[in-house]
Amino acid sequence: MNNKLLSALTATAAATALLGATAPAHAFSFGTSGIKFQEDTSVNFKFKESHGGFTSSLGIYTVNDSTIAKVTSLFSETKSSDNGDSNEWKGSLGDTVLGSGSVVFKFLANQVYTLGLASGDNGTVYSTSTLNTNSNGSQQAVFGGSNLWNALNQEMTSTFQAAGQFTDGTGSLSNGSTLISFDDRGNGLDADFQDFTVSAEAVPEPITMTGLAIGFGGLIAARRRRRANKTVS
Ligand SMILES: [Ca+2]
Ligand SMILES: [Ca+2]
Repeated sequence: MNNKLLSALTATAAATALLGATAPAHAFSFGTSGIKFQEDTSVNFKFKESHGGFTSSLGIYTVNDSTIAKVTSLFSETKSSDNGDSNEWKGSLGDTVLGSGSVVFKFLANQVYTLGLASGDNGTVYSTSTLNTNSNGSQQAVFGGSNLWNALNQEMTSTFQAAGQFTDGTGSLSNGSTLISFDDRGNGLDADFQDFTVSAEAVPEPITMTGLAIGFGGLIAARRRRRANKTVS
């Protein structure tokens, strides 16, 4: 590889890295009004903790008009809690929820999704409020950052009064981890919003490497064209 080509490649790599770092964020919604991305987007979900009295399962569902269809389960409890009602029915990874506790799901562009927490006979509550038709579209999930976790823990045993302030994870999803926590409508509709808690973080797409490969291919082609031209002249 000659120096000229090397420096051109280095410049391309730098420009591509810069492009990757400064690429504009694509519009998306990720909260109680629905989940939809403009581009295919992979999100890493991690089970954090549960505090509901049911044996619940969190899944991802597609929403087409009013039809809700389950796509996949993310995390399923094998029992209602680690140890009965101790620690507010606490369910932990490795005890109530088995496996790695980490699942990556790829949301397809422009498809509308919702998360749903299924709790046996108690029914399913959705993160998209309008889909909770059995309860007049009530909010059953909260979306927020680390301040949400602190706020939830402060009111562990009672109604979470601040739920209405945590409806949108859009701001934090691209920059870090979003916390999502559900109320399962059990225990006399206590609305504690700590019955099932996960975190969600966007997984960076390998856009920079793809860009680099295209840039590299383009340079090689340009070099060949230049050589071919030289031969002709
Ligand atoms: Ca609870
Ligand atoms: Ca509850």
